[in-house]
Formats: sequence, structure tokens, C-alpha cells
Amino acid sequence: MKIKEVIMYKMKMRMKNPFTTSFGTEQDREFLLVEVRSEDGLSGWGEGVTSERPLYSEEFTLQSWYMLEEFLIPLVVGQKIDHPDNLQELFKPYKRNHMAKSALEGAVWDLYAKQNGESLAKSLGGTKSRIEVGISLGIENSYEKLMESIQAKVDEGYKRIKLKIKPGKDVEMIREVRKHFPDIPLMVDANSAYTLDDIDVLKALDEFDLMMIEQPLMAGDLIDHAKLQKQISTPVCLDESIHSHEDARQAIELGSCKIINLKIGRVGGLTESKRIHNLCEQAGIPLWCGGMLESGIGRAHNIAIASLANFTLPGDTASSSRYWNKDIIQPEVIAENGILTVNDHPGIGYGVDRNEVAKHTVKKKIFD
Ligand code: OSB
Ligand code: MG
Repeated sequence: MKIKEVIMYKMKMRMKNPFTTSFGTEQDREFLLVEVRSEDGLSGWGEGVTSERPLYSEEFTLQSWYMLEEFLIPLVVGQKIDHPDNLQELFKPYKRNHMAKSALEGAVWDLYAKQNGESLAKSLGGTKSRIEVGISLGIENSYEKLMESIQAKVDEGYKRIKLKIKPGKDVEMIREVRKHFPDIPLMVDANSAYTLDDIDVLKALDEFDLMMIEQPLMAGDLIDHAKLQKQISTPVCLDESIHSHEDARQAIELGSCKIINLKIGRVGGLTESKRIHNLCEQAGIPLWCGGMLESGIGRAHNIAIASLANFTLPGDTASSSRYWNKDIIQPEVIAENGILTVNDHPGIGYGVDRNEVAKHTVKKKIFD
């Protein structure tokens, strides 16, 4: 297929509530959308999942804009692309910048699926028509607020609750949660807030029957996570340490984790996501799809990848309404009793609401 033009949108959307992790608080999401258009008038959409500041990883939105504008988009505009898998080779000379690459690659995948008249999920090899979803809850100031918020999400039917932790908001907080909710499927995410010096705290979490502890140690680290996993019974799940198939291979070989949180943007796109999926499936490492507080466009991509067979654990692909007063897709994503139906409409399977996109666009550029 020939890419006739690419349009890049810088978006600013306010979430309903602030979201606090060990690395900071975010309410105003500033991210990119990429639209690729073919000669036959079809549009494919992708989302760049960066934030305004490089707090989760080294990437940030202005950097992605520049990366796409200067290096990546010029590689595809006016070009014939036989298959979206080929973009990986095309982008390879440019190092890292995975979220920028993924935004454009995801748009090409959507366009490719639409041209073939099939869903993105199917194009990726997805087999499930329903996926289980959990929810990720940020750090709250008071236990009371936290318990209320957990109760509300349990009532909505989410299949597991993930709580953000950081030093000082960990063992005692989880003990309190378990007093109120002894049996719910529960996990924690530290976003790299600990080191092996905190081994006592990390060991203490073993008593709470957690499904897993996500990224306790430094982003990128595999060695210390392997040491940690030997000393705790809670399964370690890696997020910020897995940027590629190669990272996943090494983590599995070293025993750095028992579970992987896959984020399409973090690993550089859907093609790499498929490779990691297949590797983990063979190695017996379960996956779940993580989230980056996406708009409906990124969320639709997440749902499509989560339809692959080895995504066996509930992911962070919650309903649109958990984040937004009004999402930019139609219909909005709605998890019913913790279950999402994988759409079989062409491409991402949701319509992009151009009026809503325009309302939140702060900068736009057309490449043709
Ligand atoms: O570590 O998984 C994370 C949000 C922003 C950055 C990093 C993370 C998260 C979440 C929320 O946990 C996931 C979501 O609901 O989209
Ligand atoms: Mg995480």
C-alpha cells in the first residue's frame, strides 16, 4: 500500500482525576496522534504514548514530535509499504525512541488492516473475542479514599486491582487493603521506586498473596530483579525493564521475572509486541497488556494486541470513562463486568471522532 500523507497531532486532554505514581502526578495528558492516509482515502491511526515530561522513561512528547517529523515520517510518506512488519527494518538505523516509532507503526497497522477489511486484532493473529481487564489505581493521600476507590472498581467488576506503591506507602498500606478486601485479586506496581537495600520491605509483601509485584527495581535492570526473584515468593512482573524481544529473552534466561507487562509503545510497536508474545508463549511466561493512560485510539490498539492467546492475565485496558469525560473514539471503550469484547470491525474497530480530536489538538502538521 502507498502512504499518501501523514498527519501528526499534538493533543492535550485533561483526565477526570489526577493519577499518582512513585514518579509523579499527571492529569493533563499531552500526547501525539498519527494519522496515515492511503490513496484510496482510508485513514489509519496510531497514538504516541509519551507524556509531557520524561518521568516514566526517557521519551517525552516534544521529543517524539521531533523524532517523527525529522526522521520517521519522511521514511514513509509517498512510499509503498507491503506489510507493516517491514517498518521495523526501515526504522532500525534510528536508535530507541520506541514510543515515537510505535505511534507511526501503529497507524500503518490500522491502515493495513482496514485495507484488508479485517480487524487489527485478527491481522495481528489475535484469537480471543473477549479479554479480561483490571484497573490500575494511583496513590491516594488517605486510606479512606483508597478503600472507596477500590470498592468502586470492585463493584464495577474489574478482574484485578493494581495499586501503585512507593517507599512509605507499601507494607502498612497493603495490610490495610487486605483487611478490607481479603480475597480480591490484587497486585502492586512500584515503578522502580526500590533497590535491593529495601529487601525487607519487598519480602514483607509476600504475606499478602499478591498476584505479582510490578517493576520494583530500577528501569532497565535485569540482574538485581533476578536476585530479588530468588528471595521473594511474589512473582516479579517487569514493565520498565523490557524494551525489546532481546530484553525479554535475557530476562527469561536470567530469571528476572515470572510475568511481563507488555506495552506496545515501550517496545517500539506491534511487530515487536508479536515477537515478544511468541517468545513468552514458548517460554511459559504469561503476559498482560499494560496501559499508558491512553486515549481511545491507543486503547483500541491495546485491546487488539491483548486478543493474542498468551495474554492470559487481566490488563490495564480499562473503560474510556475511567480516564475521560468524553473519549475521542466512537463508541467508547466499555468494560462490562471486567470483560471487553474485541471488536471485529476493520482496523482498530472504533471510529475516530474528528470533532473531539480537533477540540484537543494544540498543534498539527501535514506531511505529503
Ligand atoms: O507503570 O503501568 C505503569 C500509567 C502511566 C505510566 C505508567 C504506568 C501507568 C499505569 C496506568 O499503571 C495504566 C493505565 O490505566 O493506562
Ligand atoms: Mg508499570
